[in-house]
This record gives sequence, C-alpha cells and structure tokens, in this order.
Amino acid sequence: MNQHTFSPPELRHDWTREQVQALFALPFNDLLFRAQTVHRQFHESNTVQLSTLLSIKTGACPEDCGYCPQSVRFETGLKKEPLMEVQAVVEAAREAKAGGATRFCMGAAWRSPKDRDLDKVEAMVREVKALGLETCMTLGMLKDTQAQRLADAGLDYYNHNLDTSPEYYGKVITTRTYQDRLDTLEHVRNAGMKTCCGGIVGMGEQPEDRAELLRQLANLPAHPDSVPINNLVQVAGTPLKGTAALDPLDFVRQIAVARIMMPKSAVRLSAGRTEMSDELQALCFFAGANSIFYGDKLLTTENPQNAKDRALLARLGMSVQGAESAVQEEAMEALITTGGPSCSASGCC
Ligand code: SAM
Ligand code: DTB
Ligand code: SF4
Repeated sequence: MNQHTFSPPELRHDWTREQVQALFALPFNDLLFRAQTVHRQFHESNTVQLSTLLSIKTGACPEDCGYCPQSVRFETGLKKEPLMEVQAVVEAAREAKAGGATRFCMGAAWRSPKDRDLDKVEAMVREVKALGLETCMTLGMLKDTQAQRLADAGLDYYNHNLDTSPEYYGKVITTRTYQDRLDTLEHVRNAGMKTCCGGIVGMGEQPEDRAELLRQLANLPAHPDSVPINNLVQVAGTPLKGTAALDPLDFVRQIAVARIMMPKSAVRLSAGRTEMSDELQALCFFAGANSIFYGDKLLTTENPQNAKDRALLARLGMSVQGAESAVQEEAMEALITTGGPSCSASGCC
C-alpha cells in the first residue's frame, strides 16, 4: 500500500486502546504528515481561531484538582474575587474583541454554579453576544436544568474537561468523579450547546493515560466541537508543582493524534504556551492545532502578549478566523515587516 494515501477519515466513536497507541507509536514524521493531511481535508490550513479568557469568579474553589491554583485547599497566594459585575465583564469582552478575539470564554472557580448565580451569568451571555462575539463558559458541573438555562440565554459553548484518563484521574482529583464530568457533558449536549472538552498533559501521567484521554474524548457520543489540549502550568503551592516536564515532542504528538481522531473538531493549543518556543507552537499548528487562547492572561496565569502572538502568526503566514479587517491588516503588516513567507500571501505557487 502507498503509505502516503489515506482514505477520508470517518467520524469514529469506536476506537480501541491498541488503535490509539498505534497512532502514538508512528514515527514522528509519519504522524505529522497524516495529521496535516487530515487537517487539510476538514479545515483551512493556515487559519487560527482566537478565544480570550476571563476569570469571572476567582479562587476559593472547594474542589481539590491537583493542578489548579484556584483550589481553597492549596496555598498559592491567589487573591479570591467574587462573581464580577455584568458591566465589567462586558467591558473586558469589548477589549477582547478590539484585540482580535472572536470568542469570549468566561470561567468561574465553582464546583458547580448555584441557581441564583445564573441570573447574572445569563445576563453576561446575552450582553457579550450582543457585541458580536461567540460565548463560552466554564462554571463547573451543571444540572440538566442549568444547562438548559444557559442554552436558552444563547451560550454557544460550554467547556468542561475530562482532564486525563479514567485510570489516572483519581491521582489528580478526588472531589468529583469522571462520571460526574460525563454527566455534565451529556446535559450540555442535550441542551443543544456546543461542547468544549479536552484535558491536561504533563501531570506525571503515563503515555497510556494520554492515549486513553483522547480515546475517551473521541468515543463520546459526539466529538467535542472544541478540544483544548493544555500543557500543565505549574503553579507554586499546587501538588503538581515540580512534576517532571513532558517531552515537548510528546505534546506535539498529543495534538496530532487528537487531530486524526477528531477530524472535524477545533483542536486548541491551550495552556502552557508561555513556556513554548515559536518553533514548538509552529509544530503544534502543523500537527493540526487551529485555535489558541489569546490575551495576556489565561484565567489566573500568564499567556503570551497579543503582540507576541500576532508576530508569531505573521511569521507563520497564518490568518485569524473571522477577524475584522483591521486586525488582519495589522497581521499582514507584521508579516511584511518580518518577511515571513506563506505561499498564499506571496503567490509563489
Ligand atoms: N471550575 C470549573 C471546572 O473545573 O470545571 C472551571 C474552571 S477550570 C480552571 C477549567 C480547566 O482549566 C480545568 O478543567 C483544567 O483542564 C484547566 N486548568 C486549570 N488549571 C490548569 C493548569 N495549572 N494548567 C493547565 N490547565 C489547567
Ligand atoms: C481549558 O481547557 N483551559 C483554559 C480554559 N479551558 C478554561 C484554562 C486554563 C487555565 C490555566 C490556569 C489558570 O490560568 O488559572
Ligand atoms: Fe475548582 Fe475548576 Fe480549579 Fe478544580 S479546576 S479547583 S473545580 S476552579
């Protein structure tokens, strides 16, 4: 068989462990070639979607997620903040839009929202949408009725991660089960919202756990619309501080296998970019990442500055999905000044 021809990938939900591990075992070049081939069948090849995050309620979370600076159980020095006022959130969303983001993601350090919190949260969704931005929220576990309220308010995406494999999960989190997460995802799907669901790597898990995370995601009843792949941001005071760093090429493999297994989903190169070189991020885009968090902060930790990201995209000849022309023009200007090549921009072929 010609190893460079692949039949169009179907949307499969029946992956076996052996099949996923076989993808991870491919030689790096073969894996990336295959991921990029799949990518081009379903996505524009040089386009990235930008989401900006805002922490709308910070810290003092009762959960014990071992990676998280916002848990009340760990001394991380984070200042807790109550649920923000709607107008302050709208102001931040306006700034995000002006900076070039097309989606605004609001996160709260809750185990799950209280029904009374949802009135304010619904107003945030309506007002941010009115600015012409897509909306995403991550508020913890949702009951079916809460998911329906958010969907009725117009929320586009709900982010709720599986985080890792079922086998490794108990080493990281004890205050909610894997099944609790699957239940919330079911409520989100049933309410008609798009799902944003992925996980974290670099938490000391085994290669089999990283494969199993992707198998769990791809074997969900519907592939998540968006799949964030986070590299652990190590925060002093959290139990996972000091974990041995993942080989960066294994991070790229995680993106590539996610792209192959969930061909239509947006794969988001998420937390951990501050510690990554331009070259590593470029490999992640080649492996099929087509979405990033954009803005100088994630929820509570650092993210690359906007100007740095624009320069990176310009260096790679990548454009921003759905961005207004002023932002595109600025990116193009940066491209010209840095001289970064792109076939479509230079017309070389
Ligand atoms: N409290 C809600 C929840 O846990 O569902 C929403 C916010 S929580 C911060 C959202 C996700 O951020 C987590 O599921 C985890 O995947 C990711 N995350 C949190 N801390 C992180 C860290 N230090 N490094 C990488 N990803 C992290
Ligand atoms: C996701 O998967 N990653 C984002 C978003 N969903 C909410 C959050 C990353 C948080 C990193 C740690 C922090 O900034 O607090
Ligand atoms: Fe709380 Fe979410 Fe952090 Fe877990 S990840 S401690 S639930 S804010």
